[in-house]
Amino acid sequence: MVAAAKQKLYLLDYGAGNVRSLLNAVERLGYTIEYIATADDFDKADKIIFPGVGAFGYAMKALQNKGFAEPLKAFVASGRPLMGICVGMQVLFEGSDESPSDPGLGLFEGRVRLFDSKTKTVPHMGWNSAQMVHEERGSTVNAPDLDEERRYYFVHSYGVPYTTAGKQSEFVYTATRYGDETIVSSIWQGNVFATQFHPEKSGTAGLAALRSFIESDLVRPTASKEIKAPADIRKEFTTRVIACLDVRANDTGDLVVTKGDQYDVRESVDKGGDVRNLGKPVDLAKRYFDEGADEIAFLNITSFRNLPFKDMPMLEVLRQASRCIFVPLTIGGGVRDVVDPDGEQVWPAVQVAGEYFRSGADKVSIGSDAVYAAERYWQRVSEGCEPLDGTTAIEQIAERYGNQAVVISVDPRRIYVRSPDDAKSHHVIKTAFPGPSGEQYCWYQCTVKGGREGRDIDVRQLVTACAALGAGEVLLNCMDKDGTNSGYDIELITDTKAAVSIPVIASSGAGKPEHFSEVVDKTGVEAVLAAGIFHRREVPIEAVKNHLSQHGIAIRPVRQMDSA
Ligand code: 1PR
Repeated sequence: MVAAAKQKLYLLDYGAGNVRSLLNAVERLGYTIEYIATADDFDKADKIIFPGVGAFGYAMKALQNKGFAEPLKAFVASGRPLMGICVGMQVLFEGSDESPSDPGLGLFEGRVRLFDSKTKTVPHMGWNSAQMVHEERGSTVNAPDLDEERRYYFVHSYGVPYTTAGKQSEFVYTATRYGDETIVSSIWQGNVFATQFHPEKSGTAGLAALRSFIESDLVRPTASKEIKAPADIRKEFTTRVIACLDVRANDTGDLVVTKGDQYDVRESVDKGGDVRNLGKPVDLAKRYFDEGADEIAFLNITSFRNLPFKDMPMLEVLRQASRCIFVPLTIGGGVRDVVDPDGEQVWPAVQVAGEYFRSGADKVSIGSDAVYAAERYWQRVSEGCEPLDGTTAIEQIAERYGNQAVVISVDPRRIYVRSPDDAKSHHVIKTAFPGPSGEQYCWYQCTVKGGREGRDIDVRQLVTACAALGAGEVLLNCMDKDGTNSGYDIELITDTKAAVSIPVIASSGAGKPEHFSEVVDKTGVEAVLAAGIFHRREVPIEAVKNHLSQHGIAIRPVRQMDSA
């Protein structure tokens, strides 16, 4: 028997960069992707997916410049199915605060608005529910496969406010509450289905949504005029549980997941002094995806300096991992300007990040280079110059790929002082855990090169500068706590969280489920990360999630992993 040819799906790519995750998800479902490269290609397509990456204005300009805007409208008018994702949904509306001078396609009534960051953390980054606004669930055949019990991955700073006024009852399918605002999280009218969240990053729940678009005829009958009031949309934003894999070559040159104690990744001399080997990066990451991790971070803790950048083993790790993992992947380590060993090729940091994104990363994390950027930022402030000059990796990557794609990885250590006067240029806190000589005060010194070199800059100075430069998230490690299983550094995390309005990931020191609830309760972080206890199977991810849930902290249930 001849195998049936794989069904082709068309992808409207306007050159925004990272569509690798979507390609992987579609391929996983058994379909192939063909790109819409010219306006004529719209005629060939019977179904189009329109992913959104980057900013609204960039997307609209690209659609106009490529001559895609009118053919796209004609495609929709012809009755063929279109699925928009994230910015691919937003541009179907009339316009956006993000780029007031670029009108949207205007297929749906409404404007995209900036979230209010005074009342909550922005971006809206993480897993949330998508709640049906009509009472039609179950009565419609061939409806998009969304389920209120499942959680979907959102990452955006702008959204369409959900309202019962105007025409929204005709096209809104689900709404989502984030803090004090309720937004449209999916629309479905006629042959158009679009989501604000990323189905390709939403685990099996997201794959089910994609599959329903690909395999069914999702034409919606006229929706009833009755829709839920925004106040009836429940708050269901969840705390993310992240598994982190420190990756490096061991002494025989194999790439392994390792784990340090206060950043020392070698066994003690009496145990041979080798780099600890806790498994293979892709196998371990796949295990964490299967076990319900909401996100996975790879940190390349050695830079493989003897290799041309293109041959970096981490790129292949990412390619393989992103084919079987459908939650966000962050990659850190070596995101800076890189020169190949022969000196022939220079890779600016934004290109290094671009390679990571094309290989399957959703975010890059920047460690040492962020410290140098923050030092320059404060230097310029002290000289009375405009501190943002567009030259840093943070600014360039954020501009090209969006703020949400740039994470700052902080490697601080505690410096005790007798009084705040002993560290006048730093942000000093009074600590409940006095130092070795009874010191009641401390500040948190930033380090570079994996903790090997301390710098004259504190964590507050670092994170406020980096947030101003355009970072979208802070991964807050703590060298004193790393690998100790003694709990997170609550003082450090509380202080840092108060300094920024971008999401903060608590890292270093988790030893038991109670540590996770403690740090969420006391600091309000958006995400909790652990490494050692997951690698050594001391505490399963499910046990952490069950504990958080019993403690009243919303999580993405592990059982939704079985839903598709
Ligand atoms: O400076 O941009 O090249 O980035 C280097 C990256 O590598 C940084 O993100 C830095 O944090 C990381 N890194 C460098 N050296 C080490 C090391 O351990 N020797 N790892 C290292 C950082 C800390 C966390 C760990 C948490 C949780 N390790 O990654 O996952 O502390 O651990 P736990 O739950 O076991 O306590 P650049």
